[in-house]
Amino acid sequence: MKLRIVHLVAAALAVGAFFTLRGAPAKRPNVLFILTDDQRSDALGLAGNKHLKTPNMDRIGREGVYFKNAFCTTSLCSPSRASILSGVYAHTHGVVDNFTEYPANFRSFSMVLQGVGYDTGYIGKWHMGENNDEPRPGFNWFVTHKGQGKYFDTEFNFNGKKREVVKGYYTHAITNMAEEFITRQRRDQPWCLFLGHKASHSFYFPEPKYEKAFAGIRVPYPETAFMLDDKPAWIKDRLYTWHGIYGPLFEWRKKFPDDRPEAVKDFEAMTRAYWSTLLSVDDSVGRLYELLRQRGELDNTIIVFMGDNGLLNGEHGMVDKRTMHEASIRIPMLVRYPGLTVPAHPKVVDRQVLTIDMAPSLLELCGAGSLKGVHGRSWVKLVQRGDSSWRSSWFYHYNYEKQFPYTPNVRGVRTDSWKYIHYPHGDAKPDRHLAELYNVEFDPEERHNLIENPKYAGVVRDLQRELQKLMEATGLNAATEKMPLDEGIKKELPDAKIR
Ligand SMILES: [Ca+2]
Repeated sequence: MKLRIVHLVAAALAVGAFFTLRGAPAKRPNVLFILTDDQRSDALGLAGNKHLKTPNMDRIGREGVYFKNAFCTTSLCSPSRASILSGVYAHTHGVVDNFTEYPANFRSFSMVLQGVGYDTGYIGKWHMGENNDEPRPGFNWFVTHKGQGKYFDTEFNFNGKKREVVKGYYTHAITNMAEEFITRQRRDQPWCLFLGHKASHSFYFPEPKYEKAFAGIRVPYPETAFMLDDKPAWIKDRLYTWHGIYGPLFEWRKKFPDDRPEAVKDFEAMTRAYWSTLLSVDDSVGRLYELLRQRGELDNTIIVFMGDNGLLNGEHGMVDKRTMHEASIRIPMLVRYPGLTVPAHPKVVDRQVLTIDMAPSLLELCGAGSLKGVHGRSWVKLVQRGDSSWRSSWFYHYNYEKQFPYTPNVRGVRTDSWKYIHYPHGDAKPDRHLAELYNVEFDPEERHNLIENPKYAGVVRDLQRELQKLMEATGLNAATEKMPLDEGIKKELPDAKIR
């Protein structure tokens, strides 16, 4: 008898059905996973942005969950994407830079969903492996392109069968494809669609109707750009590079470096264009929401809206990401699913959640088993009932990239109140760069580096111990950890092909 039940359950799993608590078969929820690229956590109306309005993104949070303190564990596109899919840190999945493939046999939440009968699709920017646009495991439908793609007229590879330039603006092109994918779905089979936006990644090209959306809005350099006295020297060295505010600003500044106050106009133009690209994404979110509503699938679909990493927009004199400063590691993250929270009672979650929590959380919501050895945790209980055992600290890591020599090796820990960052040289000898210590609770803009204040020596020691403990829990210690040698902050521009 027992065996028969097992068989029945297995059969049900195979067709994608699962059972409610009362034992009645129920269809698993669909998953619409919308991932933006380099969207700041405050490039969102819901986060209180004064200029950028994003009503469709906001609605996901206003009818669901707004994770106010969501972070990436490595602030770089490919490593972060791989962590979202797999639930593990970069050293474990191995995608430690923007040039490495997601390992072909490495499990992802999509593979698990595919295994229990989901129709899985990936549309848009994949960007793990610079020159490969072929289908990847875990997806029945796979449409992507090489590298970064272009805002206009990108050549897509459709399931490895044909390559075709899709005319028009990237955001709308992939939204059309997403609509086709959802529209052709059968009613009795759950689906999971991962939509990878190009926006709002550099270089920023808005669609024509939004080109002037923010005309006339002043965007000064943030105050922290001028508070570098207590910062490590490498941050000052970065000011005039590809990743500094006096550099070329992703080609918005033609003559560089330029540290004259009036050159802020280039920074303004860049920021306006960046915001503008997100207006099109907001339209896309609105279209897909409406399609789900029309199909009667809105409340049986988990809608995730998140960014892969943060972005510095002048903080500490920096652009780009990679560092462990707040603007770089904070990500927007919204989830709408009535099986998680009732739309009439939206929730704001303040606890620190991470990119690596997404895979285990989605699998729990879909009732689809689990991934072995994940570093992240499901936040389902945290959202629904609160979780007193939820993490109060986590670690961050980034490895120096020769191709982008503007950020050292980074290792750091963030608790609910403190952040400690240090910069190992890569030769196991004492650090050459000054470390950083911030009280992120009272100094969220990281204005005051307290590392040299003797009053906090005990805090530093505790954080160093915590960092070591957290890293060891994921298999990292002095013997196992690998990182490149820090070759210093350099002035030259990166290779044009990989910008
Ligand atoms: Ca990114």
